[in-house]
Amino acid sequence: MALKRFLAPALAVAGLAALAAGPAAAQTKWNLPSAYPADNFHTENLAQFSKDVEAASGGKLIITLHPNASLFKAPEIKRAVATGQAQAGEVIMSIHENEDPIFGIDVVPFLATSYEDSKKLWKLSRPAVEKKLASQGLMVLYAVPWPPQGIFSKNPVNSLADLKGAKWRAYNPGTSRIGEMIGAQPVTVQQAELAQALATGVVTALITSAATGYDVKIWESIPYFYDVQAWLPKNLVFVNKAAFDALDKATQEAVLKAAAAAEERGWQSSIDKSKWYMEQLKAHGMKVEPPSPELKAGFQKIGEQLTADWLKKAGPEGQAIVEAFKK
Ligand code: PCA
Repeated sequence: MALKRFLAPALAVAGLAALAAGPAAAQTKWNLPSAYPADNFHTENLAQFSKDVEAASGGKLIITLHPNASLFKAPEIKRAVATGQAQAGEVIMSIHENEDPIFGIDVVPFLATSYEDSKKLWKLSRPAVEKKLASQGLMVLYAVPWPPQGIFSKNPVNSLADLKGAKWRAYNPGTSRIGEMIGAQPVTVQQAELAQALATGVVTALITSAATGYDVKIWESIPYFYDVQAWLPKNLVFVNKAAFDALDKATQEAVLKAAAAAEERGWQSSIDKSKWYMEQLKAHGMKVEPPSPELKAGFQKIGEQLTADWLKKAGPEGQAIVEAFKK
């Protein structure tokens, strides 16, 4: 009863507002949750994407960003979009590797370590990723890689043995597995909670990009960075397929065009900013070094094991992509 009394006038007001607004009643609003801070390059790229869509659709589609895991936590974003709680979203693809090995193709260690290779791998794997997402009612818009992954540590690391017993922060199943293989104690912490985990000593070593190091002011607790360049994980931006289908043709085209531009732009800004992020680590007093030959060799050995494991899990479809990639 109380609810009805509240709703009735609210609906009347909404109705009047719609009448007064005229054609704006045809405006669609999407929410887009993401998991990284507003000034991260992925998020800035998303903001530009949303502006482009608004302009190209003549204001018919407004996409509101919710960065920094403020609407949904990273592991929940994909499901939220699939179930229509949000209309679009961004997430690091490999967080869902346990659901399907294809989501982990870009974190197979040392498979694709340059931006060029990463792009080649994405072109080859995109159809399989699209197929999997389509089966969940989702449609891929674009993907952009993080800068190359290296090791941050509280203590100097000359070989993998120095990471034994470390409180190892993981962000996906692959990094968790690496923690186990090196005899560290893996703990999964998404970036939105990472600064606190570092400050409280819950984490003493991790593998990620200089970008994330910068985002969480990692120099406040971690002095060493080793530029291993193990892989370039990608963030994936996707949309609820029914929400996309509900748009008129012209607006759909505006979204797809803005997405293609966002992929190009994001890729380039990842390349450009990767150097800048690394310089920021140095400027804040960190020791930034290439890995020692021992560390590199140790990591490569782990990489071989993980590659073999992945190929086995991924089956013929994944194997065919990797074969095509290596050609
Ligand atoms: N930053 C994200 C994922 C990969 C990266 O470079 C993170 O550490 O959570």
